[in-house]
Amino acid sequence: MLNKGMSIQGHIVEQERKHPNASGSLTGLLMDLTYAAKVISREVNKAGLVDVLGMTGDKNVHGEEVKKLDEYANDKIFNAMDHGGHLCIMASEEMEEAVPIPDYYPKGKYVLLFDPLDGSSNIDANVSIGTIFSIHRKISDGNDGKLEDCLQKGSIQVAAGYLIYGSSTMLVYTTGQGVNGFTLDPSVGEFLLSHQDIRIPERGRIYSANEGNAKFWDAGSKRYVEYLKEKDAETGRPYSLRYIGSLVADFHRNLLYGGIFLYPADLKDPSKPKGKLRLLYEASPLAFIVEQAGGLATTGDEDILDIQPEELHQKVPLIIGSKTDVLEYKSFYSENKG
Ligand code: P6P
Repeated sequence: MLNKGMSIQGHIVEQERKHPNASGSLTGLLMDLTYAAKVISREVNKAGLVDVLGMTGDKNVHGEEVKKLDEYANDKIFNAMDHGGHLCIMASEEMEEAVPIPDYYPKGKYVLLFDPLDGSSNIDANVSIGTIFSIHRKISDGNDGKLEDCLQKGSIQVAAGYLIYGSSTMLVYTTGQGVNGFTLDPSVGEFLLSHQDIRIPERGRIYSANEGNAKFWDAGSKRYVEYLKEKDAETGRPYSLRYIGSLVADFHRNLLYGGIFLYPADLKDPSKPKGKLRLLYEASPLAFIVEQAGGLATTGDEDILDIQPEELHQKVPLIIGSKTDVLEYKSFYSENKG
């Protein structure tokens, strides 16, 4: 039985109880992750004070090396997760290659893929940023984690979630039993249940896109966004444009209020042949969450969760949000496909 204010530990154990043959390893993994999240939250929330605290150059007041926040977040997650015995391999946006758990640590049956601090370029403007994570089961033979354990379809994720470091720090996650949100109470250092069984509205009134790229989009995406600007009482158009430029912040708002986020492929920029966002540790975990909350996530051509990954840092177009909105997008996309 879930109740408001329940700690995330209690919630995770409740989720584990629903799987009689659960070993408790996923529980341990998620608890280790929440510890890392608390440490990152503390650092992100004081980042704005860096200059005030006199942390200049490469050394802070404690004589420690001051790293870029995303490198810091990556190290915190990696060091919190590498020795717990729950994982066989980890992969991060900050690391070129996947890193198997070394032989001097016990190895487990799970795989962790994460973006340690997405949107970190916004930190100086005090814009909300986030950590995104995806958890898979090991599928390769032997004890050692391998790249193939990382390259799995989003539809078979064991768990996915994100932290949003904003006016408060929240953790939103799913293990396939719906989506729940927990808000960090700094006075006790615990994530407490604040958003139970999150459902994304069937249709929103918000669209999120960097329209500065619109001339490089496919015809369907262009026509869809123009359609959203037309007046129509029945569908609530024109929609409002809300775009922070921080994926977790834009996604989180649309998850709670309803709406659609679009980052289509950029057809003129060879560096963004398939959009800008990464499949394994951005699009896929958010797609698992949004589908668990009643929404949809697509590239236009295929559901995000159905994509068979081919490489670790693979990019995909991402259109994600309220079910009716994403279905309308798909109709524009397919009708205008060259
Ligand atoms: P653009 C931040 O750099 C990020 O990776 C996501 O958090 C965000 O949604 C996107 O890029 C913004 O990209 O091209 O609009 O600046």
